Amino acid sequence: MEPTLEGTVEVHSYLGPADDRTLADDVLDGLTRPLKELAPKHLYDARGSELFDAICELPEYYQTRTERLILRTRAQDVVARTGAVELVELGSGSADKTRVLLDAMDDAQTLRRYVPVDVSETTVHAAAETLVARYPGMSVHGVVGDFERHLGHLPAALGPRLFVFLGGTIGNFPPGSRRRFLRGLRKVMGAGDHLLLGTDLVKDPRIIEAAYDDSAGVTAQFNLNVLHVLNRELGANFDVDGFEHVAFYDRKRQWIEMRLRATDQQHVRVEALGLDVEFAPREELRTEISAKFTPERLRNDLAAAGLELVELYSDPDELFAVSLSRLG
Ligand code: SAH
Ligand code: AVI
Repeated sequence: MEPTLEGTVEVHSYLGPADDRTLADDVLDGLTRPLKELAPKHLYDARGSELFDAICELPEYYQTRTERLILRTRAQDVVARTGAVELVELGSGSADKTRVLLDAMDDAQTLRRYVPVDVSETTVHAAAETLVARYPGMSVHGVVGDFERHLGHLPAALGPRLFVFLGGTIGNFPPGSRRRFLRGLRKVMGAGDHLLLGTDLVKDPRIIEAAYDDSAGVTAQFNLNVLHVLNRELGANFDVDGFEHVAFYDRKRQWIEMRLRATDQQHVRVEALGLDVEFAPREELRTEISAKFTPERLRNDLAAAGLELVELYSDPDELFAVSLSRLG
């Protein structure tokens, strides 16, 4: 007989000293390149996660409310097509929009387990506790880890699974890593599993730039917060006030970049690495790219990973898309 899991919560962390080294390695590598760069996952300490949630509420940040609208309209269809009993969410964050999908699975009486995967430990614990209370028949198996390295630690499937990757987070990978990530994901998916993927769409660059440079300055705080992370975690001495937030859309590459620009000459010491870094006046540090998609770009990426598009859901203004795919 299968064990009864109803109402249980377990959270496993796969982040350890090797991951502290990841931050140190990324910083050593990224700050010594000709174009200085940091991986976007370092934006999400507890404060960064809070600031991201605040971004999702901003009038300029159309992505969250649009994706929620698409999910509300299509959740029943997704559940009927997939028959999923389990929802595995990558980069789950506060798992706010996830409730729309869990509600639909609950209504269809298929819901057995939720598996949030996120590098931010506090958000995995918070989502696990909130959601297990909301769905009494469901168990939660949280994974605190890196979705590029720890997908091998997912629990064995209880039945057909719906993998979800929302918010457009797939756009934060550079193109090569994006395809590698999708191939890795496909390898852990079984024949009866589906992927529900949120992608921001190519549109008027003015709309995109406003979403990443909001009038209340929340995105600027989110971006600058990464310097506090380096000061705290690696004993760096960045003068945070000496940097400004920059966001610009690259039309050729169809992505937006967030950067931090030194307003003046800066000398930074990163104590834990024994590293001294120079910033020339107006020199920039790239902290994130966020790729925007056309249906063609999406279909090609999925196909390259061996995934077949089943449905492409969008909103009336075609701002955002949520695609459903399965093994090709
Ligand atoms: N899915 C939510 C949150 C998106 S924000 C939404 O749609 O609103 C991106 C989330 O991905 C954050 O919670 C961040 O902590 C997580 N994340 C970023 N890089 C990650 C990585 N390499 N591995 C695991 N989680 C990561
Ligand atoms: C998480 N990710 C999809 C967000 C994005 O839009 O690329 C992160 C973000 N960066 C600035 N604002 C929001």
